[in-house]
Amino acid sequence: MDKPDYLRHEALIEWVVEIAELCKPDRVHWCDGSEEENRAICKGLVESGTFIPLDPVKRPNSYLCRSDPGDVARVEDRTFICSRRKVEAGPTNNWRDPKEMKSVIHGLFVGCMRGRTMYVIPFSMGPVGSPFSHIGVEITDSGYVVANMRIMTRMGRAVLEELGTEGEFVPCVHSVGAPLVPGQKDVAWPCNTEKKYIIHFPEEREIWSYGSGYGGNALLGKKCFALRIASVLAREQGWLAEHMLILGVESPEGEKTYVAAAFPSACGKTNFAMLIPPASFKGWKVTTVGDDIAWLKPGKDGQVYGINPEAGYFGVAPGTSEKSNPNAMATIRANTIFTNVALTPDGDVWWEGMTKKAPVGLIDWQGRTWSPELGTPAAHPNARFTAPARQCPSIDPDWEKPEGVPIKAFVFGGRRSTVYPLVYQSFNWTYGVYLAATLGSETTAASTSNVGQVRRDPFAMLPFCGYHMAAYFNNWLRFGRNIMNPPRIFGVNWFRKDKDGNYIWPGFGENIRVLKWIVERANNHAKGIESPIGWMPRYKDLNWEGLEGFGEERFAELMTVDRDAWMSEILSHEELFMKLYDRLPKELIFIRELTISSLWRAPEHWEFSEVSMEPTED
Ligand code: TSX
Ligand code: MN
Repeated sequence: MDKPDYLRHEALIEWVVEIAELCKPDRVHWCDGSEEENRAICKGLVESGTFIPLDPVKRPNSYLCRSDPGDVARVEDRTFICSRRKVEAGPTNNWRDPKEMKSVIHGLFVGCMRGRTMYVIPFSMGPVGSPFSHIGVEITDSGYVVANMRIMTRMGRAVLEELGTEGEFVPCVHSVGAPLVPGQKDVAWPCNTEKKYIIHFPEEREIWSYGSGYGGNALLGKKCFALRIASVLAREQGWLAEHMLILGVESPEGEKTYVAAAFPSACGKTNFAMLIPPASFKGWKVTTVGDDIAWLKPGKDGQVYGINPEAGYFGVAPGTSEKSNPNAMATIRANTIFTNVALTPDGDVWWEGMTKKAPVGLIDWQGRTWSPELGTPAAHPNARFTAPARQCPSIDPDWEKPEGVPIKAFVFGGRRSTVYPLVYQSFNWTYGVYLAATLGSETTAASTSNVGQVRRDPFAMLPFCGYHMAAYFNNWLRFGRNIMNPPRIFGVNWFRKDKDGNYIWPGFGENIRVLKWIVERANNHAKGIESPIGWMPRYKDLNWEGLEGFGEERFAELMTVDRDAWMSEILSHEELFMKLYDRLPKELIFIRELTISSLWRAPEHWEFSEVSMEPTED
């Protein structure tokens, strides 16, 4: 085995030899992350038909990739948490006995890389050398995975050097599960159509993935490591691994406030992370630290600090446009991998929602000529772009700061056409944990099942928590007790509808009006009123400059807290609590009771009293 001369980690070498003996690849390649290596891997992917180079002027150094039509998304029903005890995984995860799963793995991986190259990818989640960072090594037989990991993580030589002779790493093994017999011609997207397994061993901190080449199934640093395994580490070590974006809000006075926010899928999380305030909202600026994952720790000063462990965006393409997210459009101008989007005749990409009208002569995500009359989407609804974070025009200057950025507020939001107001602030940390634990979102067309039904997605972490969800709530409660000045917690809802079914709130860039109130509350200098569910802004507490035609009446409709609607909402929280009963923190039961008690206050008495916090010295 050819290995780099700067590799001095005996245990790593031993493990790679062991996996090579198991998987029997034709060759082993240690990734150094260099420009030349990337060029060679992309060239190979073009030759094998996996990558289609895009127009070098319209999309420099960018590629289109079409997956197998049966390998287009994460496979949650094939995702397993293999803790020794079933109760540790909890009722919301698929659990398998680790001993049984090890024998399944052995059966799957013997000879699974025959005819292929086995790549060894050393990667760091978080800036190399940061006290927040953790190192992983992914072994894969997919060049597509190598090219994506180089964008999504810090990858290659610097990571091996950081590992030294006995640094800790999380072993991650991935195979597309499609060995080649001598002379067999490869396909553009090899995968295993019968068997797919995404397997986590939280106690041993190991990840094994078989049969899929797509996204979170294959780029193991992201959901598998930075969320499922890291959430287990975080619980043991007293920190938080969260499915959150981090953004910075800069006021006209230059005050910078960082906010971490969690949203279930299809709520426009990346759009929010890259928000551009309308020109009328003078002097306000939003900067982007991350769009998907946040690792949060208490600092020595008792404040919360956070990093984005990723180095790129693996974003949903459909719906991304110059209107919805100009920063994302600029980010993906070059050096981007597009998966399952449509191809234009002039070598560019297109997807539903990019422009009002589709260009003529498209080739769809399955390589077929396409026209609107077909009635099928040209891009797959889960089509993605993989782009370097540093290319984002709104990237925060401190996004790679090893000590992280100070987090002052947490925001949780779902897609709720009724019940939930535009914004409200929890009375305290425990109320905030309740708000986040009961987070729910209405299903959209993209998520197939009964459109419009509320699906509970606590902390937007349901598919990503590596242990018992109720124990995870408890980790949040404990975290709050161990910080001096806990960040304020807010709920938001951009998606409330009126009686005619129209969205009440314009959303997108106008969300800065809500963000302004949030950061001013977090910094103790904005006013509001006390409602039964938390503190809320009145019309006069928000800045309306430049937003024509949004009057007090419309605002009242948006902010209504309806007693009966809230009573049934709280009833529906019971279903989740019942499921998590065996480890549910008592605090959540008490908050539920207290909220009911507040809602019982006669609505005619909901002439809310003003609450304000005195500006602090600093
Ligand atoms: O991303 C969204 N955000 C957050 C932006 C910072 N979306 C898109 C969600 C799909 C992924 C939104 N959609 C938002 C929002 O705030 N709000 C809405 C609902 C909405 C849609 C269209 C309009 C208004 C609201 N108006 C017109 O199209 C003219
Ligand atoms: Mn995500």
